[in-house]
Amino acid sequence: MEAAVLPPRESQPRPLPDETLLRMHELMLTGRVLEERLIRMQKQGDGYFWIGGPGEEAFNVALGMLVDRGEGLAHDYLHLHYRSSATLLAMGADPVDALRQMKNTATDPYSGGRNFAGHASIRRWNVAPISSPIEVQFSMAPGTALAQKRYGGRGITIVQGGDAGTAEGDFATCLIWVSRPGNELPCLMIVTNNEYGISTPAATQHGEARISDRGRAFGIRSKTIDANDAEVAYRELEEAMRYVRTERRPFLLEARVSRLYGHSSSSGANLVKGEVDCLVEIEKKLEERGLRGRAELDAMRAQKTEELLAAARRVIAEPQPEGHTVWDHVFAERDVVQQNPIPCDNHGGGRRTPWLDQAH
Ligand SMILES: Cc1ncc(C[n+]2csc(CCOP(=O)(O)OP(=O)(O)O)c2C)c(N)n1
Ligand SMILES: [Mg+2]
Repeated sequence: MEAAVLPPRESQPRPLPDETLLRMHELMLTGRVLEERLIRMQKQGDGYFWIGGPGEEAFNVALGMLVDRGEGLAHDYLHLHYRSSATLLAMGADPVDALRQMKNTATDPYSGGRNFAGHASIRRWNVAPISSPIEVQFSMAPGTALAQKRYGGRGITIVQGGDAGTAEGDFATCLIWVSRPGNELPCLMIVTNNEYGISTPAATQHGEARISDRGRAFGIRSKTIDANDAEVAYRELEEAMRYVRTERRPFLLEARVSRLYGHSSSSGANLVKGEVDCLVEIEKKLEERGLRGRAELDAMRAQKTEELLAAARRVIAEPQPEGHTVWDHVFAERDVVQQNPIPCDNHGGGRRTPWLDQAH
């Protein structure tokens, strides 16, 4: 079966203001250099696993710039996935924190050194914990969207996952729950389609011409876009978010992106040739419009690379979590296997268990 074809572009997107395009470029560049540093850290033994979003920066940066950031129902909720680093950067995250999670340091603000790289969790910005089991975020998103519908206001729920994940029941759950007649929810469903699920080509898995077509059966407005073009990504997201925010109804957006370093460190994390590179594309625009020249672009990249190398060196020396903190941040306060309460030394300093002491 042939790969889904992008709809013809009726017209070029309205150009973005110069300052927006320049800001996008800087964030995309930071996102790319960050991912390259994370890949190097993992290859050099300063991390166990890498997964991330090089190739999705045009779309993910646009998303982060357009989010209404904050805590609580009045603001947007984000149920993201493990390729979302550039969205977080555009929302204002410190790239050093991603390095900390890669090194699993105690200073990692997302998981205290417990989770994979690329698995953020930021309560004060409504960023729900990113999950390793794919697509579960699509079952959770209707929950925050329903709460926002009841609350009123302009906050929306944004949920994002890959093309292969749409085969999971969670995706169908989301389609159904956000589109119940009379109970439509303010939910922007995003499928970032890079045409692969690890090593399985999307073209062998989809009977539908476009994943976004699945929205039609549910009366959900939907669109497929070329998200390698920063201006298309920004303009289309702006429009989809405006619709969800004001109409309080769902939208399904399929964003066609590239996967520039393969699936993850498990597939080698080497540069893949022949994919469109959104960073190259935006730099072409900047040069054509006389906004940044080649020398300046190269200098920016060299400087950011140097900054993140220095940051990685500092992070590597930061402390690892101590053993006695193993029960901090656990969901249950009970040992569900032996049915005993987990004794607490104190509330801030970690909990201790008899069998853990014995193991030591
Ligand atoms: C429930 C579940 N099944 C399988 C996996 C293994 N797995 C990890 S990533 C992945 C592919 C996901 O592909 P896609 O949804 O297209 O997202 P992409 O990684 O391409 O962005 C799979 C099958 C998993 N993590 N969780
Ligand atoms: Mg994919």
